[in-house]
Amino acid sequence: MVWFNQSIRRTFHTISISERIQHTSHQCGFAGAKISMQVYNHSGFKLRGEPVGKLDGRIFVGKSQVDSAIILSMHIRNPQQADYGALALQIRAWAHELGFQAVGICDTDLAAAENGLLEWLALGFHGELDYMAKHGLKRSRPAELLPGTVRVISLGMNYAPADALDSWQVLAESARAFISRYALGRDYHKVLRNRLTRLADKIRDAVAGFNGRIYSDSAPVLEVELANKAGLGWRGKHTLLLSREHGSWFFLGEIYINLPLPVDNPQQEHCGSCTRCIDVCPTRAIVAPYRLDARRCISYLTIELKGSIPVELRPLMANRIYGCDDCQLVCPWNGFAQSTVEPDFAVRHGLDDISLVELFAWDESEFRTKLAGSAIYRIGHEQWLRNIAVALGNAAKSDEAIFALKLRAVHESELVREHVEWALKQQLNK
Ligand code: B12
Ligand code: SF4
Ligand code: SF4
Repeated sequence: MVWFNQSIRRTFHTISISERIQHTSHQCGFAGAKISMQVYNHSGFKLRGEPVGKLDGRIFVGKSQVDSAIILSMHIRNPQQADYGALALQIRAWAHELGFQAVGICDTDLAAAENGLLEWLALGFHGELDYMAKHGLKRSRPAELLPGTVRVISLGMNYAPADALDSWQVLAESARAFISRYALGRDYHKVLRNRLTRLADKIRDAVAGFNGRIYSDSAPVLEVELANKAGLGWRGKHTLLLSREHGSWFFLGEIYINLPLPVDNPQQEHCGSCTRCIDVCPTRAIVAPYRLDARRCISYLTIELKGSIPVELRPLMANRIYGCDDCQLVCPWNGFAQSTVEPDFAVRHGLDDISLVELFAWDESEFRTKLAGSAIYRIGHEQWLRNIAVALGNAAKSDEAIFALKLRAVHESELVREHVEWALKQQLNK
């Protein structure tokens, strides 16, 4: 950002400013600079006429009366001559402007993680997550997914909503619905993809010959492993990535790129002898440090599993109807986590403080209207009712719960009826 506080008219002499800025950008290894202007209303000055004109790839500032100007982007024409160190710094700055709290760069060598992935699949820990086994080794070999990839930019965005009711309080009241913190607001896939696209566009504008693609939970990508390598944090024993600054309440996204940017160093791990996440897991899904049997994880049972929830696991789910946060809630490093500043991740429709009975009464059209744009929408009304039925079965005995369950006992879906029947038995036997 360059401030021009004096001699406004002279400063904005078309030729002189363009030449000076182009000269400086050449000296810094860039092939050119685009200039754009922003008028500060409080200055009292008005922009006269059209300020920019294009010539030979450069953008000229016209003669105008303003008291400040901001260089919005530098244009690198030839990546061979580019200063990759400067570009990496610029990418970091753009990422922060776009709302990412963490950013790092790593190479594409994930050989060390490949055995872990294969072993995980061989043990069948992925359950019905067929997509985890589908893409061969593309997941651990970025250049096989996007040919030409030599680096990955890994990005993290905090999601813990500041205004949500305390999770332990919700979990302690069996008639209330617990929805994982990440799903209380707008679907993160939409938010992250939008920001990642904007970041990739900025790099594309700046570097001729750039090729890249964005990902966030959308493709065969080992996101945690890449973020680990790129120095965004370390892998906790619950298998998620966490850092001292942000805890683990953040989503991950990546841009695969063909530019040999300098890489960041991985962080040291700080789990030490702690095993809180393993000990707290209601379903014993973390079978050993860094090993998660997805088939037992409540996140899998409530979101990914399409059919019947194994009967032996149902009582352990308590009132968790969408996802689970226990292994993160107990982590000491989450005491340092910052809440999100994204309005998109703010709680919608009071989902942090709502009763099971109220949610169970939503018909399909209400489900669709209220949860449009939410990650929950993806599971559909039938799975939603299945999950709430289990939670109602686990809730303290109440006439309200029994009445609500009886109303759904004739639901058209066999899956819903089966879970309602189980829940009614639980309620009546208390
Ligand atoms: C499949 C999946 C799930 C599955 C399985 C989770 C899992 N841990 O594998 C289920 C449905 C259970 C799930 C749940 C959740 N998920 Co999820 N999930 C994914 C997904 C799509 C793939 C993860 C994956 O590759 N698993 C495969 C196995 C092989 O990987 P792994 O456990 O990491 O195993 C590695 C190591 O453990 C190691 N290893 C294996 N054995 C051993 C042994 C030793 C001794 C050592 C040192 C290492 C080691 O080798 C493996 C390869 O590197 C990613 C997005 C993506 N594309 O990466 C999101 C992702 C991991 N999920 C995410 C989230 C937020 C969640 C939930 C918190 C959601 C919720 N609140 O309900 C829970 C958390 C549960 C948990 N404790 O992991 C975020 C995590 C962000 C972060 N900060 O890390 C991701 C990155 C999505 C995103 N884009 O933000 N998820
Ligand atoms: S999300 Fe819940 S069920 Fe899954 S591993 Fe963590 S504590 Fe266990
Ligand atoms: S709870 Fe303990 S072991 Fe688990 S991730 Fe946090 S620090 Fe590591």
